[in-house]
Formats: sequence, structure tokens, C-alpha cells
Amino acid sequence: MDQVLGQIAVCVERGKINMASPFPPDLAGQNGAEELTQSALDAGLSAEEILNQGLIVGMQKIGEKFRNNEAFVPDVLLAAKAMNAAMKLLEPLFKADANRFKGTLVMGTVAGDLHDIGKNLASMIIQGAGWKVVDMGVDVSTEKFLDAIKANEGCVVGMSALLTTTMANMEQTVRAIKEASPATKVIVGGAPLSQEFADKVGADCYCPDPQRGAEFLESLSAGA
Ligand code: B12
Repeated sequence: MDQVLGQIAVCVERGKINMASPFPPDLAGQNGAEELTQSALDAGLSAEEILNQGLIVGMQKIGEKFRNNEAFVPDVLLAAKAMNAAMKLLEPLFKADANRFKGTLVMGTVAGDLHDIGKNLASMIIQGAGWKVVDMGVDVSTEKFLDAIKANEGCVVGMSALLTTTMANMEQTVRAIKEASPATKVIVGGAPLSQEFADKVGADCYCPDPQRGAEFLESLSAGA
């Protein structure tokens, strides 16, 4: 792996946002995720490489530590901040031409769930693949999804859930959408989901990563 990508992963894992951030103390005064991402771009690395081989690797590492009780909520929040700071630099590179949208994706994290890193990443990549993304944010109720479907005729709905508890809310929302608007396609993602779960709740596509979502949407626009 390119050295700078490894450094970016460490910065996300350790919550080192930028040079000005004092945390963690042993990295004070050093470049953070923001500066290193800019250096990687300047060196000609692609936004995809930086995302997949730097930022996501760091987030996976802090995720493992969190699971093993070796890191705690404040550590994870700092990691999320470091990741978001870097993602701001990558975002323009994933943006598509607004005049040539292939369709609209209404995207949100389901009710009760505040995790938005995966949703934001998927939104960015799908936007880059030529779709207009209407971001509903986190903790999105079934009613809000249904209102957004009415307001964005012909849209596809994307949903994210990171908690086993909120997967139940996802199920309820998908079922309500399919009842109210059977033609609306629904794509779902989030670490605890599976193909089996997506099939059970009646989603049209299970997306273990944003690329799968982009491919499914591409297949819809090709068939349109
Ligand atoms: C970051 C994080 C947090 C941050 C969230 C910050 C933020 N702004 O999102 C904070 C600290 C706030 C947090 C809080 C909590 N968290 Co948390 N968190 C995580 C952590 C470490 C990483 C999640 C993440 O961002 N992953 C990186 C992204 C890129 O991955 P992703 O979301 O899966 O998305 C990818 C794909 O799935 C896909 N994707 C996702 N959605 C979609 C949707 C579509 C349409 C498409 C196409 C693709 C797609 O694309 C993404 C890129 O590949 C995970 C551990 C883990 N390894 O997952 C725990 C984890 C999810 N959290 C957990 C828990 C328990 C909590 C809390 C309950 C902790 C507490 N005691 O308060 C709270 C719940 C708050 C709430 N109501 O939501 C547990 C869940 C356990 C479970 N079985 O339910 C986990 C698994 C940690 C663990 N114990 O192992 N958390």
C-alpha cells in the first residue's frame, strides 16, 4: 500500500483530524487526515484509492477496537470527524454533472439510527455515478420516506442501518413503502445487513458497498 494511504488510515483510526487538532497528544503538530488526503490527491492518487485503501481501512480498524472494548464512543466520534474532514476534499471529485442526472435517489438512515458515515459515502459515490441524491439525514421515519417519495416522483429509495435494533425499523419502512408505492425500488445497506435480510423485507437490492448500489441503479437506467 502507498505510504500516504497507510498514514491516512492511521489518522482516521486515531482521530487525528488535521495539523491544528491537539488530539491525540503524541501526534500534535503533525499532519492529519485532511493534510494527508490533500497530499495524496496532489501526488496523483485517485479519490477511490484514498477512500478504499486509506479512509475506510482506518474506520474498519477503529470499528474492531470499538467492538473489542479497546476504544470508546469519543474515540469513534473523533475518527468520524477525521474521516469527514477528508471526505470533504474528495466530495467534489465524485460529483456528476447536475444537468445529466440519470434519476433521483432519496437516501436516509432509518429511524432510531444515527450512523451516517456509510450513508454519506454511498451517497457521494452514487452521486458520482450520475444520480441526484436527496439526503434525508439520519433517524428518518417511515412517514418522512413516504413524503419524500411523493415529492420526488419516480425516485429510488436508499436506506442505511447499522444497528441490529434499527434493522427492525428498516423492515417496517420497506414494507410501508412497498404497500403505499409498489413500483418504488428500494436499495438497502449497512454492516449488519445480509442478502437474506434484504430478501425477507422485500428490498430490491442488498448493497454491501456503494458500488453494488451504483450498479443496480445503472441497470435501472439502462432498462428505462
Ligand atoms: C462510527 C460508529 C459510531 C459513531 C457514528 C458516527 C456517525 N456520524 O456515523 C457513534 C459514536 C455516534 C456511534 C454510536 C453508537 N453505536 Co456505533 N459504530 C460505529 C462503527 C465503529 C463504525 C460504523 C461506520 O461508520 N463504518 C464505516 C462505514 C463506511 O461502513 P458502513 O456504515 O457499513 O457503510 C458501508 C456499507 O455498509 C455500505 N452502505 C451502508 N449503508 C448503505 C446504504 C446504501 C443504499 C448503499 C448503496 C450502501 C450502503 O456503504 C458503506 C461503504 O462501504 C461501528 C462498528 C463497525 N465496524 O461497523 C459501530 C457500531 C455500528 N455501533 C454500535 C453501537 C452499539 C452503537 C451505540 C448503541 C453505542 C452506545 N452505547 O451508545 C450508538 C448508537 C447511536 C444510534 N442511535 O445510532 C454497534 C452495533 C451493534 C449492533 N449489533 O447493533 C457497532 C457494530 C459497534 C460494535 N459494538 O461492534 N457509533
